Amino acid sequence: MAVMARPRGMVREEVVDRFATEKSIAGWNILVAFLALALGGLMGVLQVLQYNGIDLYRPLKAILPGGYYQGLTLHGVLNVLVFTTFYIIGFLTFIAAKAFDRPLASKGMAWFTFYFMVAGLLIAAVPILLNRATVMFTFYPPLKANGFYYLGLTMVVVGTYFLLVNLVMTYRAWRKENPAAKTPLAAYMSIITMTMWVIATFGIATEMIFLLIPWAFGLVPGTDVLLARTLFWFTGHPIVYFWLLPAYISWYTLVPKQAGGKLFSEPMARVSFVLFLVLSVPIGIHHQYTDPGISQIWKLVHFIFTVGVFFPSLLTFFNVVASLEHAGRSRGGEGWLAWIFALPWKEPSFTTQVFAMLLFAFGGAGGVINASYNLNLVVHNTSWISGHFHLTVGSAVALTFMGITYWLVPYLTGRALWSKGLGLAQAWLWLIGMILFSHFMHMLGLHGMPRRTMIGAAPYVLPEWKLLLPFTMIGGLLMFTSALCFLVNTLMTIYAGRREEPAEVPFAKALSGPEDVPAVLDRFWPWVLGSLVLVAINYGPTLYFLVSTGRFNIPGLSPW
Ligand code: HAS
Ligand code: CU
Repeated sequence: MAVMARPRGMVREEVVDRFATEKSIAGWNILVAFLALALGGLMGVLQVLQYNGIDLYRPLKAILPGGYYQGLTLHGVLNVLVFTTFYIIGFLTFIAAKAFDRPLASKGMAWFTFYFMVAGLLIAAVPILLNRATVMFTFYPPLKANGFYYLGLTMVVVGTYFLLVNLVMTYRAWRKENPAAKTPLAAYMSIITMTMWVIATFGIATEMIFLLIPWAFGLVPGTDVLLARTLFWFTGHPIVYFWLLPAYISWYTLVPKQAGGKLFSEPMARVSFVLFLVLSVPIGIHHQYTDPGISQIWKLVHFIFTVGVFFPSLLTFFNVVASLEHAGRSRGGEGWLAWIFALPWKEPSFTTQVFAMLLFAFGGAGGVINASYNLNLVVHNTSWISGHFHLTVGSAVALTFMGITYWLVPYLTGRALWSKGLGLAQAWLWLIGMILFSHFMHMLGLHGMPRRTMIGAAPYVLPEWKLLLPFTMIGGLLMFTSALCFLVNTLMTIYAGRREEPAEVPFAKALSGPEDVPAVLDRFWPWVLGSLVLVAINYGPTLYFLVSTGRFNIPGLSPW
């Protein structure tokens, strides 16, 4: 009987939907992500208005007693920590399962990942909203938050570990049935991304558990500022590739198909990803060029390796543009550049993601300027850096995630996108808004305008800042309008979209595909080992020095 019952149950599940869990998890994560983005984005508007002398923090005093700095904390935490992390966990859960063509090994663990992260988010949200954690998303001591802020954020991070465990279990089960096949590209990339991320989080986990949490709960009297900052950037740099790589997964494995063509080279795509695994973590000190107490030698070494991690993005540049060119020509496009016009510019999912790529080309170029030791001295702590990361995380990543949503939400709900026109308007508004915003933030930075400063209230505003600031406001408002269009379109799709059979997930084939992939580019351990060795070399001496000379006696400050 039991034997009979089992296949019947399986058949029923097959008919219902093998991927029902993954789809719900993706849906819920995306919902949390965009709620965060909505509130976080609103805080961005308050900032840019304040810069231009329109101070809405005063009338909002009852809700935001910490004013600009509480708003900035919400902006950073919600946009770059909450939005990204939840979206990524949802997207990778779904896309890896689809790529393996099997549900994740443990449904229970998949749900546990989500619940644990949400619990962490709620725990961290309370002190932020009560103005007890106005320390911004980098939470550098001596700024001190309520202990539950650190505890909650740690839980969000720890929650993500379970996705890696689940992916590895799924991979093993898949491998048993497919001993000779190459791991499907999107699944391989998802595991590489999560592995890199888990190694990357050693820094922040150590900072939280040994320094900040005991300090915030009063178990130890003080902390060491430089060690805390170094541990933060140990994670704080590679976190940017944790945000970026899921966007790259879309650009490599989905966008070529959406464009009407094929991925140019799968082996090259894999080289890019394994290089990210090896090179992302050992380079955080390029955020600390101006910190005293870290040897120039290690600053130089981290600079050299940062230039190294530029390379897998250049490979991506080449591979993605070659794929687009192939698509353009397959659609009848011709000429040196005229093929560009043959691409499906009327499809919001495609257009949004290509705009993300375009903006990223400029953000990437700015990145190498930040990384150069002596140029960094000019731009560090100025609004140039805000310009840089709005092109990277705010465009390459956020805009790509919106682009993915344009096909994923219809796929999950079985309803057509509510309005293609609104989707396209959204993409163009973001492109134009971001060009204005980021260009003028970069320029203001070159004119010495500091970042994270309440410029609207500063007594030292230079005439040239006054000239440039209004453009950041126009850009910011255009981006906000774009985000509103996106939210309306997504909600209307869910509630009022025309019912339709979901299309297939648009996985692209490759011109040079799995058959050309050498065995080593389908392995994990050599690259994990490479990463760990480089981390030990690039961080070992500095961390040893900082721990052994640390003076854990700095008391906390909560100025706002
Ligand atoms: Fe960065 C600071 C260096 C990439 C995010 N970065 C930040 C901060 C954030 C951030 C949030 O070295 C501020 C943190 C804070 O609060 O203090 N960054 C780099 C370098 C890269 C880089 C070298 N950053 C990113 C990415 C981010 C991100 C990605 C988020 C997702 N960054 C720095 C440095 C600092 C820094 C210093 C510290 C500055 C300071 O002083 O504080 C590189 O990885 C970039 C490589 C990218 C490229 C572009 C490739 C282009 C592609 C698209 C091609 C397709 C096209 C489409 C153009 C080389 C792949 C064509 C279309 C057709 C139709 C044909
Ligand atoms: Cu960095």
